[in-house]
Amino acid sequence: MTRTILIGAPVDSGQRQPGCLMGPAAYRVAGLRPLLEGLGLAVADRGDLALPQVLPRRHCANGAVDQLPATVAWTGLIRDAVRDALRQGGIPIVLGGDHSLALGSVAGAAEDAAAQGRPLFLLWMDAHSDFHTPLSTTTGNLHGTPVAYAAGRPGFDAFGPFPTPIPAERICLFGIRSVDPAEHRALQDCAIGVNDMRVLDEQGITAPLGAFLDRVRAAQGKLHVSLDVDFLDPSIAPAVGTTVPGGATFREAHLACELIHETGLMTSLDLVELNPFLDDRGRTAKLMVDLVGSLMGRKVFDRPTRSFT
Ligand code: 6HN
Ligand code: MN
Ligand code: MN
Ligand code: MN
Repeated sequence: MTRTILIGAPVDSGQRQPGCLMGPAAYRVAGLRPLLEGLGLAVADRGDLALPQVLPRRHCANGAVDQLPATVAWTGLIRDAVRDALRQGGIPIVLGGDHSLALGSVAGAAEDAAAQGRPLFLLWMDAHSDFHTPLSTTTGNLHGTPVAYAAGRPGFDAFGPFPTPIPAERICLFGIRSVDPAEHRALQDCAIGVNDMRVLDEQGITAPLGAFLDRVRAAQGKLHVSLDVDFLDPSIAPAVGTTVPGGATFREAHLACELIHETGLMTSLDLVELNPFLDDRGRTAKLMVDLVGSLMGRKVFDRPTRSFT
């Protein structure tokens, strides 16, 4: 029986709009647990992680960086929680919390994958590339940095080394439409797969996503999916501090989640950037829970496990 492990991560140190700390509660109110149980999955809810009273002293050469000590502390807590959940054979679902939580969740998934001798792949469903380092960010908001940490870029001394940096070819950005100049330069110098909205407009969801998932399967890899609310178009998902027009539609998002499920490849998941204070009668929280339904196997009609080649 597939076992999901819910990890509440009320992180809001990675950006400056208050409200993301209400995310885990909103997912629970929106019915995440009964949805999963209704799909026949076992669910263990570990409750919410909490920061210690005393934070580590940390300094960054870039004076713009905001709340580094809190983000470093969250990173360690979340990394351990995700690694332990994977070690116990579950699928961790991290309930965020802003996207800086992925500094920890992807590190935990990487630690687990290395221990099992399997390659880790990263699917980043987001309006943004989140490829800044603490040295390149101009906003100072560390939620814009986790892909760079996972890829092993320099500048993360305060966090300690990423366990096993993920080679660029194993990282897929999906749905992006807002990239800062420093991120753009760095992305052009590496082999990270950039499926921006232009690519999805031209090719649809299935071909680019399928090509990536085929590579995960061929390598017998593990797959961490990081789903940022702003992957979705703001017209259907208003509860996020960093809306960008032109995002995935309701059906595009569900299709992506259904395809991921049919491959059976996803081994860990983040739900990030939900800000319930900005929501409209819970509709964004409900949509995110609905998408988890598609990721975990809800379907209108049963199809066999999917391979794209
Ligand atoms: N996110 N690139 C912008 C910044 O502040 O660095 C936006 C980051 C958004 C972060 O998507 O989680
Ligand atoms: Mn805050
Ligand atoms: Mn993000
Ligand atoms: Mn984003």
